[in-house]
Amino acid sequence: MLFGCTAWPAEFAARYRQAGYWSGQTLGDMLRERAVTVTERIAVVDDEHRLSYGEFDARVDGLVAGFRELGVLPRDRVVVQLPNIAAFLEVLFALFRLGAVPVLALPSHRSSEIRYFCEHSAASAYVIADTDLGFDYRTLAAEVTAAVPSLRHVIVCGEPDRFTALEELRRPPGTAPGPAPGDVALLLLSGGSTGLPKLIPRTHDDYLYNVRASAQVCRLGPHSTYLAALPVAHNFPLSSPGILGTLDAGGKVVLARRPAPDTVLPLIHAEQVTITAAVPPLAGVWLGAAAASGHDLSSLKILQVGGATLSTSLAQRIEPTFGCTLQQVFGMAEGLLCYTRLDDPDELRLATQGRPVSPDDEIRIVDDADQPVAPGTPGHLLARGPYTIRGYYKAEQHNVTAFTTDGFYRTGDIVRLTPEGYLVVEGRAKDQINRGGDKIPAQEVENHLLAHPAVAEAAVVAIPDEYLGERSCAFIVPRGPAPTPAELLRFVRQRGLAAFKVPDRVEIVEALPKTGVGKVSKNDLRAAVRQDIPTDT
Ligand code: J2J
Repeated sequence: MLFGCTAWPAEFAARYRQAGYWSGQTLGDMLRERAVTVTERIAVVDDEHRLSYGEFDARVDGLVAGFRELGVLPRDRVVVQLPNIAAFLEVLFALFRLGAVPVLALPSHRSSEIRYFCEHSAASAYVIADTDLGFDYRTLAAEVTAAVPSLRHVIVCGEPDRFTALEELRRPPGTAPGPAPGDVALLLLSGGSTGLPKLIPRTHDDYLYNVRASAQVCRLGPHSTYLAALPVAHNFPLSSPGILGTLDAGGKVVLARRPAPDTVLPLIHAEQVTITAAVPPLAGVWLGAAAASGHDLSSLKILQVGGATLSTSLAQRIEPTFGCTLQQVFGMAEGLLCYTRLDDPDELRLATQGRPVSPDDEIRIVDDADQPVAPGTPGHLLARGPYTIRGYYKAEQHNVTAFTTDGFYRTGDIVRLTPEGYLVVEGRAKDQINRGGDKIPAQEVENHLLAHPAVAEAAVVAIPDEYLGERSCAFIVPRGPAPTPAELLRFVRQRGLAAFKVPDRVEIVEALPKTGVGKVSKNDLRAAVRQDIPTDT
């Protein structure tokens, strides 16, 4: 395994192989198999391309040759930050086949995050779009290359300026010896709760298994058309069963450049989309627009909703409006995936977050002392299984607390189990804000705020929000004359933070409430802010 990763203990690995979960195929070989079996079928559609499996496969092999010539080696880490375009998938599969390891950054990440991903993974290359939504990624790349010595190549999809154009890497199809199925295929980003986001190593074996098990639950086949509206670098649209599940099934993947209803609804109709995924606020926006849009959405069979709590009222409106099945998905990039099943009764589909996808997913719900809670009582969710990681990448110290000694991942979620064995997410113990599915590690933002000379103390907490579920509020104790909230927000933005992490609200206070042991009491802060906010619930 890649240096800095934790392998499954041998007896678990043997069991997962024997059960057939780990098939011994790599993600690159999976695509090759499809390119042979369904060569002429359409695999990937974006604004500018309609690629058959045969064409897509050949373009991937062309990039394998190009990356090799450039000097990208097996096991090299490559930070990939691209929007929902076919090139993302070509680069991803080329790196899979080469045995290089993509680190999947979101388009919203900025210099603070990208620099850290590059440094921490000692990346040798960084792949970007030229511009998107008015932001010039080449400026970001210039800043990051100046700071990270390991970064030798910047590859640009579009106008390269002083960097290398992706188009220049296209060669006649080449081959590479390829990685082993137990090798790390990619590094995903964790939602995180501590100072710096963690990287999540997923192997070909484990990732392909979670993709295939998910595809089975969603009954994907060659008839399936998956619309990727969420950012493709996220685990949900990529693999639950998402893009990879659809490609493995020989179906068609449609990439929506934007998640807005004026892009998505016409695409559902035009491409006869059968399944798509949204976070709850996005599902709400689509719902609001669908009725009046006049688009025929009757091809849509499954709308998956996950990433954050779906309110019962929104859940109830989805099926009548879209005429499709709602599937709740409770997942995490670290592994464990729970789905409601398509034929589950209403009360499970509308009011639970599903059950684990694998028969060998092990779940424990425990109290603060790691003791099992009484059945039906909320507790901390711990998970272990054939596709749940045993450790974050190069995070030896953090892993000691993030996992139990017997290898269960501490999800940080508070859940309860229904008598049917379904999970209901009741809350969160991790110090994170879930802003409509975008995860904000409180401590990361606090550290940025604390870097301001006029900030003595900072605490970031979630505040309820009707649209996003949660927004973030920063409480600041000034050092000397108080800075204005606008000045603090400008300061944080200038430090290069993704926009969704910039606090939605800033409160300047004289002191922060403390617990008996002198820690900041975030519960008291949340209560204070709640009293102050008009709610209609
Ligand atoms: C409440 N909270 C949820 C849900 C995730 C599929 C779907 C989602 C993710 C994802 C994913 C939730 N209700 N239905 O990777 O493959 C919160 C929990 C969880 C955290 C994980 C996938 N679904 N959550 O959201 O790694 O707190 O993955 O631990 O971004 O999101 O976040 P992330």
